[in-house]
Amino acid sequence: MKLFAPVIAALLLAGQANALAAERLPDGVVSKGSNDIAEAWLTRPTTRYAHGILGDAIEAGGLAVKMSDGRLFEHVLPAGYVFEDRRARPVDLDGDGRDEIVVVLASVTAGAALAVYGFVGAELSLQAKTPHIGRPNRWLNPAEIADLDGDGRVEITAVWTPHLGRVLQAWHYADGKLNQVARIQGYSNHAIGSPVQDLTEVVQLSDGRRALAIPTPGYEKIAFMVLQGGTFAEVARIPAGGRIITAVRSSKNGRKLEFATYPKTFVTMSIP
Ligand SMILES: [Ca+2]
Ligand SMILES: [Ca+2]
Repeated sequence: MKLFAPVIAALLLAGQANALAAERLPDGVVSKGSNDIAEAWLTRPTTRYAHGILGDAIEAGGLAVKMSDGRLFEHVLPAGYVFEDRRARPVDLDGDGRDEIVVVLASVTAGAALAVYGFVGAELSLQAKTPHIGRPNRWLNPAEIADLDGDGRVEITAVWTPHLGRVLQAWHYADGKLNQVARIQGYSNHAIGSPVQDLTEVVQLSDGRRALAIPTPGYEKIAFMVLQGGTFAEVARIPAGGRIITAVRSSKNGRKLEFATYPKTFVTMSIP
C-alpha cells in the first residue's frame, strides 16, 4: 500500500485540480448540501446537444462537488450525453446520512432521464437513472425532493415533457435503484425556453397534510397535490391572476405562496 499511496494521492490531487479548473455552466446555480456534500454545480459547458429548452443551447458536460471536508470531485460525461439542467441537487435520498445528487441527464439520441449520482469509494459516479424518454429534444424538469406522504421516505418529483405530455411523477431511490411511486397527467413546472425551473413548492395545508404546489398547463393556476397510498390527488386549484413567470416560493411563515405574474405583478396566494 505504501507504494500506491502517493500515486492515489496524486490522482486525487489531479481530480481536485480538474474540478477547480473546469469552467462552470454560464447560467448554472451552485446548490448546497446538508450532509457530506457542501456544494454541487455543473461544469464543462458544451453545445453538443442543440435543444435549448432552458433558454440557450449550452448544456453541461460535467458535475462537480465540494465535500464538507473540502475535497473536490468531478464526474465528466461521455460525448453522447449532457446534463440538461442548471443545477445539481445534493439530497440524502435513502436516509444513510450521505448526500446523493439529483440531476437531469440527457442523451443526444434518446432525450432526458432523471439521474442520481453518488460515491462508490472515492469515485463520483452514476448510481441510477430512469429510462430516457426515447427521442432527442424531449426533456423533464425536476420539481421538489421531499417526503410528501410522511412515510419517512423521500420522493423525487419531476414533470416529464412539461410542454407536451405534462406528467408529474414521483420516484423513490433505494438500494441503488429508482422506482416509480406515482404519476398523474396535466401539470407543468416549466415554460418553454425559460431559464426558470423552480415553479413548485412543498407546502403544509391548513388540515396539516403536506402538498406539492404546482402550476397547471398555461401557468395561470396553482394546483395543490397530495400523495397518499401511492396516488397523487389534487385537493385545490387556485387562479394566480395571470401567467406565472418567476419561481414560486413559500412566505416566511409558510402560509402563502409568493411569485410574480406577467406583466410584473407580485402575487401572494394563501395556501388552502
Ligand atoms: Ca444517501
Ligand atoms: Ca414519502
